[in-house]
Amino acid sequence: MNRLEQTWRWYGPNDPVSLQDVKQAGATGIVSALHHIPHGEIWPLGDIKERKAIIEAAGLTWSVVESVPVHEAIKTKSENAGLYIENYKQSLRNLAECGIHTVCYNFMPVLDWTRTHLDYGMTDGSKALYFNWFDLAFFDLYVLKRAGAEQDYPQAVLEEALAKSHQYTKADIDKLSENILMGIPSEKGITLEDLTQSIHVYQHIGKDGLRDNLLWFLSQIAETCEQNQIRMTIHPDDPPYPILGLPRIASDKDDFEFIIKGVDQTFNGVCFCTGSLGAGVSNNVLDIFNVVKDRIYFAHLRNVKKDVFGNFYEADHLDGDVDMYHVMKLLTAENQKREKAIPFRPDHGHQMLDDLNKVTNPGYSAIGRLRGLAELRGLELGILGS
Ligand code: DNO
Repeated sequence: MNRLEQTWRWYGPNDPVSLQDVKQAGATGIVSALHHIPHGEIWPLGDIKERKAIIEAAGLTWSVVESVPVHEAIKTKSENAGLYIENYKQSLRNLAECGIHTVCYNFMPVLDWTRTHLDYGMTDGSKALYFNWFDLAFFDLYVLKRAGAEQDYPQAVLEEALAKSHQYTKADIDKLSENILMGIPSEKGITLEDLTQSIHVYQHIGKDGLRDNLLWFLSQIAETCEQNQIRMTIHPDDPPYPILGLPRIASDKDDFEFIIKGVDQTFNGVCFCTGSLGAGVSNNVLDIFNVVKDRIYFAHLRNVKKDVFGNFYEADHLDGDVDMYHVMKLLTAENQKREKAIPFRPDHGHQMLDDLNKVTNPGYSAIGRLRGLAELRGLELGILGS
């Protein structure tokens, strides 16, 4: 039986988790990106080779790039979008020249993944990432002060946000804003002013406009991808809802059908992220899997636990609302049909044990992910039986 490829996200030489740690966790593939290259610039061949050499010297393989970021000019299809498309294509060619063919990206406006809390206490003393609508609404209404924001929330959420506006200290507000505006570690976050400006731009684009821009982006890079055997994998929106008035286009089954059919070519694939999709109250993760399965070239396996309001924390990998057993059953079955093993990584993990005393990248401490990977690998073996 073919096994999935076990991979691990590594932020590069500054990551507090070393490549040796990754080896000890049992992963063989690395998921990495050149975070020092500003969004939109060409990834130089030399830098890619250097990163690859470091990974290979540790006895590991650079399996997936996560991510080659799509510049805002492309997402908004603004004046200089053509230049950024050319840069993107060159980065893809350079990666292919180094033998790297699987690329993850997202098409979320301005903000990548969004959480309100990065150290939400679990009953066992570990810490998890958390998304709370009351806090998001509080930020939207009382910090960002977005015009018309109150129309986007149900009454119960507005009341909770109001209550928070009486309780929160300046320190609470600063922390919350920092969490919401935070980007990828080692890439820069954005300011409130940037965010407000972008919200105006995206208001005019709307969901249909953003969908068109994605299909335009994909059709522009299609030939380069096919010629260089590049497989693009779009990451679902996280969380899978419009937030702060920004449109979302990779949140549910309908979105993924639209994306796959919109540019119906092999290179146009999906990063199947069970945590992002699982946070959607109307999403059936197994159903979505069946719609996109032929195009899954990468998987993020993670779990979430939601409450009645749709607030969610990241649960242990085999716990929570995502039926990980059945996801793994589908994924391993799909993997049997492939010539090349599907890479998956244990996405996020609790900050736990010794890591509680260390400075770690939120969601990306070592031990919680090591636990996740161990559980997922055991689950796969149990399902395959050999
Ligand atoms: C969060 C990650 C995302 C992901 C990007 C892909 O932990 O899953 O930041 O890397 O959205 O472009």
